[in-house]
Amino acid sequence: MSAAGSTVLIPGGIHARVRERIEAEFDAVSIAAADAALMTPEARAKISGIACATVITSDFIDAFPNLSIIASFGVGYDAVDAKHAATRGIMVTNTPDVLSDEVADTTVGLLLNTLREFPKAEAYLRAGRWVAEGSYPLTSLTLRGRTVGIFGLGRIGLAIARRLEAFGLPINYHTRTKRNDVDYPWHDNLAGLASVVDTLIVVVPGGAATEKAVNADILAALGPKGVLISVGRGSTIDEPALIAALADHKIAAAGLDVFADEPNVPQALMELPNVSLLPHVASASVSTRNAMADLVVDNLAAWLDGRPAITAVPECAGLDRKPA
Ligand code: A2R
Repeated sequence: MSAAGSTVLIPGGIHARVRERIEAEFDAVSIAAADAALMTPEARAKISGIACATVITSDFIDAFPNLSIIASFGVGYDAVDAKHAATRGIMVTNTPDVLSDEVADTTVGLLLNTLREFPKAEAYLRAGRWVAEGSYPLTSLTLRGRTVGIFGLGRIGLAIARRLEAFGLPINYHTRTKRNDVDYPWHDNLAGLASVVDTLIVVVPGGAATEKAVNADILAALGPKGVLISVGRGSTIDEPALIAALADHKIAAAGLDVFADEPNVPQALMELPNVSLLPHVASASVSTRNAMADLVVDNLAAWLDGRPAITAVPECAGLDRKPA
C-alpha cells in the first residue's frame, strides 16, 4: 500500500490544514466524533490511518481491523490509548519539538502577567481609569528575586528553563529520572522541589501518573509567596485545592493556560483576583499550529508509505511498519 492509495479517517474536529492536506494526499473520510457506530464495518475495514485531536479509546481502535497509524495533533497524547495501540502493532505519533519554543515563550508571558498584572493594567488604561484615577497600583509581586522550580524538565520544560536562566533566576527541577545534561539541582520528589522554590511551573504530561499531582500539600510546601504556573495539562492540578489555596492566601498567585474540564473554567477561579487565565493558547500561533498540522500529515505519509514514523510516541518507538 502507498500513502496515496490509503484511506485516512478524521474523527471530530481538527486543524484546517490537516484536513486540507489529507483530502489532497489520501482518500479522506470524516465523521463527527470518535464513535465507531457512525461507520459501517465495511467502511471501517478500509481505514489505515487516523488523524485526530480527540479522545481515542481502545474500543475505537479495535473497531478498525486494518488500522496502521494514529497521528495525534499536539505533543500531549494522553487522550489516545497508545499502550493499547502498541499491543496491536499500530503506530501512534504526536507533534513534539515544533511547539516547544512557542509554549516556552507563552509560559514566560503568563508568568509575567501573573506577577506584574499586565492584563489588568491594560484593562485599567482602556477603561479610562489612568486618566480618572491616576497610576495603576504598584504590584505586590515581581519576578525579581524568585527561585523557579520546573515540574517536567523535558523538551518544553528545558526551553522554559533556558529563558528564565537568561532572566537571572535560579532553576530547580523534578522529573522521575535525573538529567545528566543540565546542572540545575534535581529533586527526586515534587514536595521536595516545592519546598525550596517560590515559583512552580508545571509542564508534565497528563495521565494517571500525574493526575492531581499538584495538591494541597504541594501548594502548602510552595508557601505564601508561592506562584503556580500551569501549561501542561489541567489534570495535573487539583483545582479545588488550588482555588482554596488562592482564596486562603496559602499561595500568592497562579497563572493557568490549561484546565481540568476545558473549555469550562470554574467560576470560583475566575472570581479570584490573584489569578491570570488563558484559554489554552500556549502553542496557538498560526505558524506553530501549521507546523504541528504538517507533522501530523507527514507522519501519516511516511508510515503509510512504508517509511519510519517521524515522531513516534515512546510506547510505539520500537514498532516496525507492517508489510502492506
Ligand atoms: O519523569 P521523566 O524523567 O520521564 O521526565 C519527564 C517528565 N515527567 C514526569 N516527571 C515527574 N513525574 C512524572 N510522573 C512524569 N512524567 C513525565 O515530564 C520529562 O522531563 C517531562 C516531559 O517532557 P517531554 O516528554 O519532552 O514532553 P514535552 O514536549 O516537554 O511536553 C510536555 C507536556 C505534554 O505532554 C503536553 O501535555 C504539554 O506539555 O503540552
